[in-house]
Amino acid sequence: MTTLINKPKKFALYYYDSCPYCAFTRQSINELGQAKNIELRNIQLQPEYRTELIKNGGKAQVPCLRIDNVNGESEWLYESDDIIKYLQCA
Ligand SMILES: N[C@@H](CCC(=O)N[C@@H](CS)C(=O)NCC(=O)O)C(=O)O
Repeated sequence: MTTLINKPKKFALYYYDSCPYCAFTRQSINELGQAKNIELRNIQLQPEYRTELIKNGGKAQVPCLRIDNVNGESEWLYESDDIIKYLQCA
């Protein structure tokens, strides 16, 4: 049984427009009806997003899904396939 403590607090997708993996991930997010739940963070338009992606996620690769849990911890999920699989179950 899912409890409130296991539910993500919020999601943010780090991406940029010319990245094909990002485009595919965003298309899948739309098809899953998850777009309203995921803040988009363009790392080329806002360099501070790139800085926090590298600092906290560990590398500049996009797409990356940031998952902020209710306990205050964040997870940084790389790889478009893994992001889409995760969101299919979220
Ligand atoms: N296997 C990855 C590939 C992602 C990828 O290659 N992203 C490129 C942009 S299209 C990138 O961020 N390159 C910069 C880097 O890896 O630091 C995925 O499916 O998400």
